[in-house]
Amino acid sequence: MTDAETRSIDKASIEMLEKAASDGVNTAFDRAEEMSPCPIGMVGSCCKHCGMGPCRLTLPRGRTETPGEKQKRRGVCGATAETIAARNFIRMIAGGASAHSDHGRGVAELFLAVAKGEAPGYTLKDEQKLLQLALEWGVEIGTRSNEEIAIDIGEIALKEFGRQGGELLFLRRAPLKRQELWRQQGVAPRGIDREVVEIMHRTHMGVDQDYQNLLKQGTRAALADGWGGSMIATELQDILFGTPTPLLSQVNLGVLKKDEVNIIIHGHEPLLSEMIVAAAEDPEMVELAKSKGAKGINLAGICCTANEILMRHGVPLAGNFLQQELALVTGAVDAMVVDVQCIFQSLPDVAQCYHTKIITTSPKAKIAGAIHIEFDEHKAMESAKEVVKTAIENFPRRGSNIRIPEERHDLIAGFSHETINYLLGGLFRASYRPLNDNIINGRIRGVAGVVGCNNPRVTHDYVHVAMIKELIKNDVLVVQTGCSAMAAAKAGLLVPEAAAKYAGEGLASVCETVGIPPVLHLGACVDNSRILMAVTAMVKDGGLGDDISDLPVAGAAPEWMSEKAISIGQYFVGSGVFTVFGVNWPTLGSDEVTKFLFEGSEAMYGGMWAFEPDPIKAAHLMIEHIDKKRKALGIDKARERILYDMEMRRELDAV
Ligand code: XCC
Ligand code: SF4
Repeated sequence: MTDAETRSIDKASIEMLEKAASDGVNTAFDRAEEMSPCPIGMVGSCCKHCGMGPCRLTLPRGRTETPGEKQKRRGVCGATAETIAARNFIRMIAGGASAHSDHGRGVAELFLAVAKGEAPGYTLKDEQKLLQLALEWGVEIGTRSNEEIAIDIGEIALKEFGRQGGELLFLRRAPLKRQELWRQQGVAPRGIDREVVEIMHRTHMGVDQDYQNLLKQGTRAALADGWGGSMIATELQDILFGTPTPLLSQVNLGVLKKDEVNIIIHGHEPLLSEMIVAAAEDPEMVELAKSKGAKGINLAGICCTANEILMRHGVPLAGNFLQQELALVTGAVDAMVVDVQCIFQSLPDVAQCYHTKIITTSPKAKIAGAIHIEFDEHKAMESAKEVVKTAIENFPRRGSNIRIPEERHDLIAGFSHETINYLLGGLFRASYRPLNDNIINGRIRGVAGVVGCNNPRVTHDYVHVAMIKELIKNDVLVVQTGCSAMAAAKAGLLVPEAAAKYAGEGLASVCETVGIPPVLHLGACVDNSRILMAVTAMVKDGGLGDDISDLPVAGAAPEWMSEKAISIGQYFVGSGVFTVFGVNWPTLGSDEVTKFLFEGSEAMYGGMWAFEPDPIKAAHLMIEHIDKKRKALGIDKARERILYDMEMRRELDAV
């Protein structure tokens, strides 16, 4: 095994890691090896919230501490390991919820500008969803134009961020029992900004020093992300750019083209990239590319911006998070356009070894050494064309040190919560009934959401792929978002043929009947809100209990790294879902906090965390939980019957 082979299971990435080494390019993989994680920070035992510290609350090496030692193990202010671990944990939630929610706010602002006719080039694409949301939020429809309705919706959406009292509107979408539980527990969020600010206040030196109370506020802010900021982002993006429907595309670095201008879009917000898609098709731009000796313009994406334009336009995926530097190493990327989140500061350095231009576009995210072309939503097409032109003009500067890996796989994406409805239920009786029925009759054992990042502390893509294969082999339907979906796509799991190849007999039979892959790609990380809607729809369709926590479902982020992943995990736990994370666990510095998150949460929310870095073991924790829920619902016997039937069928076939 070469070094590169222990770093990734993805052939294209291995090839580019080898090229990077020979080109003298330093990557995140190298940096992770050169710098081991800080053992104190990793377990949440370092506090630097004031100038009396930083305080490091380390445990005695190789033995458990005595009660006396525990009593003395405190920060200068007296903060205990419990307080410090809980404070660090919920500050991660604050960071993650802020990222998703500020994204949602950006979408709401653009939405309002489009409704007011102040953002030429954008239109409101999904009228049906607009009207549905109007009904839901009590906005008058009557004879008003879509734009008039949208102005009201945009204003209501924006107010959700600063709401001072009451509850977020989208909470009403949750099963009634769940809403009641949130109110009882005191975690029904008010405004999104307010919950984040309250985390920052409570975690300031000398404020909230009861870890359970701190974690409660963490749940509240996380719920404000999932059922607030992220859901607003997804809903308004769907109205603006269209609700995704299943489509075919391709994934991995092999989608880059030798003879075309390659533009990679990287980051999270689809606002500008939607326009870049249009600009790249503009005949004037295509002509310009040809005048520079290119055959055309080739767009591809990385991270969640990629997922957004994949879902709505079929733009191919160049790769996931850990491939951002490797894409540049091909030497064939003429420009990489970034917006916000998950962007390595090393990109301009890597780009220097080739000819690539790194273009930042958000006033919130500039990088030294990159070109900044600010995206102005009032002149979006102009901004987009300037970006595309910069890439085209850079094409003739390509050097000769070019190698594009051959790796390229088909995938089907575009499974919104609505399309799952249509696909399974049919256009005229759209419902989750068939999904629920197949769960009840045992062909599908349960549903697992496998989402989240890559992390160079583990073998790239391996943990995702191994977990997902184990789940589908055991008849668990997998729904996905983020970089995890790309890992599965690269492994060939996002095509219908994967059902016969990898899925258990029950799941495979359903997939074959409906014509879907055993692993469904639901979009970007803000689209985890689609999973919340899907599980809610399952509850409402009946037969599987009356709350999300009754469902045979589970969640995982096996290669997580982002604060956003922690926020997502916490809103799933707070919504009643068993959620398991890999890599490392950020509260291990306090047994009490960890135990509370892993066990205590179940009593409060019916959902709880688990930590298991081994993908097969983690998959089995999820399956055990699913089976526990099946048993509680009294549908465990059905599955035994189904398996028995299949066994008999196999025996008959053999005769
Ligand atoms: Fe970032 Fe969203 Fe994580 Fe991927 S999965 S590394 S957050 S791009 Ni969201
Ligand atoms: Fe240390 Fe307390 Fe200050 Fe944190 S808040 S750095 S634990 S003194």
